Amino acid sequence: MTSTSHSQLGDVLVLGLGRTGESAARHLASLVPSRVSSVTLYGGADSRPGERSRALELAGVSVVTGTEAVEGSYDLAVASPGIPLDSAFLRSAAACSRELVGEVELAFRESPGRWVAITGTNGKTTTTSLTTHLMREAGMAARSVGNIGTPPTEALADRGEGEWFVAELSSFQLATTERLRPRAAVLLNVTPDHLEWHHTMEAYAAAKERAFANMGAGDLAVVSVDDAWCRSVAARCEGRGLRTCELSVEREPDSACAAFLRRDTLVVRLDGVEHALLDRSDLKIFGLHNAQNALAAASVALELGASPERVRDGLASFSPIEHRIEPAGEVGGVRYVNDSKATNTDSVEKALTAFDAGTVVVLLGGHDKMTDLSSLADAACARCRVAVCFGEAGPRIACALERARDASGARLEVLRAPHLREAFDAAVRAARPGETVLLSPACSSFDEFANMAERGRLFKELVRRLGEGA
Ligand code: UMA
Repeated sequence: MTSTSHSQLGDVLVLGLGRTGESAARHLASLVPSRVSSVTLYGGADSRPGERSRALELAGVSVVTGTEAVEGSYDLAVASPGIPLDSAFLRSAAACSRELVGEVELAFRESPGRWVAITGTNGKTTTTSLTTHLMREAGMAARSVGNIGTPPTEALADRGEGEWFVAELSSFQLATTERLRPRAAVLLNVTPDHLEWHHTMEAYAAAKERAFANMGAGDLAVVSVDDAWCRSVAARCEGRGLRTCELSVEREPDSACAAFLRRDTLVVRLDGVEHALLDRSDLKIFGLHNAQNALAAASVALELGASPERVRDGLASFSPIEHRIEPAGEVGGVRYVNDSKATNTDSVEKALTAFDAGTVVVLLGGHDKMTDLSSLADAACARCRVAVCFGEAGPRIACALERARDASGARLEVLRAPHLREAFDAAVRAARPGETVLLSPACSSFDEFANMAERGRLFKELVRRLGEGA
């Protein structure tokens, strides 16, 4: 592990019994007794003793389940990202701790060199994977960590000298950072999401902006200038004198650092030096939003020393990641595409632009995050022939689509189904040869599945069975 910080951490409290809590507690337990005196983990109100808690106890962690009322006195509390800042659980923990930080902040303090931070409402996972891919293609050691699946504290144990952490950071993770200072950070977009956690767009956007808070001379901020929230972040970064790479797929910024499309060529300009990389039709990831993701990843890789040739090769060889506009097969002339990762409306709107208008049968629904549906409804009317609405949010989405359709005179057919399986069957019946059945649900999956990956796998399994029966 590359650790430059060897401070005493004392009695440490960990909150959450998911993947993050487990990793943080294991890392801290490995530091007993030299730097940590004790590790106590509270799993929260719904947590129960099980395999995970027993394994942690064997590692020396005291585990408390079934309550959010934290007792004791701690030097440091380390929070899991899913627990809202203003929850009774976090407030109770803060009241008995000298300091409260998130798990990403802990990992950064433990090993602060060579971090890249990637955030935004959508495109984070693709951009993180692609950045790691480009860096590796260029011969650098790099690993994707964070919201993408591996908590950074888990990756600390075998972090090699010189290895980069390319961290996908959610707003939840960023909200509890303090000293985090990435060498390069990306903000892709800010559109409404997670308002049940942050409550306001201002708080959500402010959390994302924390990625840049401690950056300074020699660092690079890559910030979209295609939406208003991001534009004001870019302006504040520039105002502070931070090297700011203006990212756009709508126009050619004239700043010294910029990443943009010139006609269809991806161009990155760093400190006035331009690199024309490749045509966007040479990418295997489709849609304008993916050109933006590719520009962001290329900017970071070039900034950190990758040659333009290697970046060009890496961009051309990168394939779509699972559950993100992922081709799932073709049956009877109908294409099936798994975009289970689209858990908010903006993500669906972007996905729809990757297909010809009027040829899409879209599956929408899942856990209702109560976000505004008007823009999604307009996009579905403009680009889809059929929408099948399912799950807890299905009825609300169907009503929004029907209202938009009736107001605009569009010809969208709106169908209703209780769950994903029935929605899939309805889509199969509705789809015509040459069309695409697209699972791009605009909702999280928790009303029916453990997570979006399980939902995506079921969709692919249904396609496979359909193919076998055909
Ligand atoms: N808990 C509570 N109360 C709460 C929420 C959580 O007590 O209100 C406790 C429970 O013990 C629960 C545990 O916290 O078991 C779960 O912790 P968590 O929700 O932070 O989830 P982890 O398993 O630690 O996974 C987290 C991320 N989850 C969330 O941010 C919700 C994972 O992102 C991430 O991959 C993982 O850390 C590793 O860094 C998932 C996600 O859905 C993919 N992210 C959101 C998104 O992408 O939209 C932000």
